[in-house]
Amino acid sequence: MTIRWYPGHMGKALEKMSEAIRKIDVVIEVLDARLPSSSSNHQLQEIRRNKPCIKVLNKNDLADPIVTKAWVRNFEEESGVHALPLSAKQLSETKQLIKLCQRLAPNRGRPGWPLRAMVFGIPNVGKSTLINTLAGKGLAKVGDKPAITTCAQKIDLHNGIILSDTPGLLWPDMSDQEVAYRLATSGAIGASALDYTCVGLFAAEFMMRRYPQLLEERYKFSEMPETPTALLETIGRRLGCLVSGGGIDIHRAAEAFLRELRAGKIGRVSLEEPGDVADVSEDVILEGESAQV
Ligand SMILES: Nc1nc2c(ncn2[C@@H]2O[C@H](COP(=O)(O)OP(=O)(O)OP(=O)(O)O)[C@@H](O)[C@H]2O)c(=O)[nH]1
Ligand SMILES: [Mg+2]
Repeated sequence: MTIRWYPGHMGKALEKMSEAIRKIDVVIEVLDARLPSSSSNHQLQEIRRNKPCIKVLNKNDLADPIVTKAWVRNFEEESGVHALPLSAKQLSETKQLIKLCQRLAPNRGRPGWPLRAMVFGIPNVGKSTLINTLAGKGLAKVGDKPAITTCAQKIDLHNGIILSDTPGLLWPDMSDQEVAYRLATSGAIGASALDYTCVGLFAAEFMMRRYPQLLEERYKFSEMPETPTALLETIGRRLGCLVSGGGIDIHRAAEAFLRELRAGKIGRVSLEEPGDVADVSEDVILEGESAQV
């Protein structure tokens, strides 16, 4: 199944952000540390102009630490870019972001001369959570599904810094379905735009190839199932995703598996490494398509 998700508010928000960025001193792009390349929106890169940019690799607590180190090295090679892995819920980690903003805009952050930073990124990467942690209160709405924030909002941290929270934005074409499936696996795509069986099979194939030991530890297999479908069936049986008569409800099994993976219950997992290309064969996506008919 082809994944495409571009709700109406996203195009309008991009235009407004493109205008608002003129009066911004530092841009904070929030990426998902589990998929730092796929979670980077090229349209946001275009509107940022030459503003100093910090790339926050958020949800670091869920990502594979070795892979995250490789990503940070990779980003730091880009000129004018600073990469910072963190967990938005951890105040001590988010404080480093403030220091970095102050370093990048040393003439700002004084009374009457605030440092203005825009926080942008794709949906569900933790932009509003990060702002709330820094503000010390829940001023921005957060939620465990994409497109929670639909309007920009300015939040004064009362330390000389004003942050703009913005709606998570994707791009209209989604021609790279490999990227779309990684985004869907992470939880950045609205549930209405995806088929859980297809995405679950994609994620199952990936996990069997990259993190078989984590699957074995979590689900206590005596033997690794041979195919992604067999893996979802085994997990479905373990988690009680059954239809009447005792068969496996593959759709519910896929949904439950994705829920566990996204919450970090299977372990710390990165969905891509620097230099990854065409990692999962189209066959897996097609297999999912036929599984639903
Ligand atoms: N494990 C973990 N979860 C996080 C972290 N940051 C945010 N979350 C969770 O991710 C989900 C999305 O967080 P939000 O702050 O609403 O994300 P957002 O980027 O503002 O999303 P939109 O407004 O939809 O664009 C929530 O369930 C948060 O609790 C983190 O560092 N680690
Ligand atoms: Mg938000």
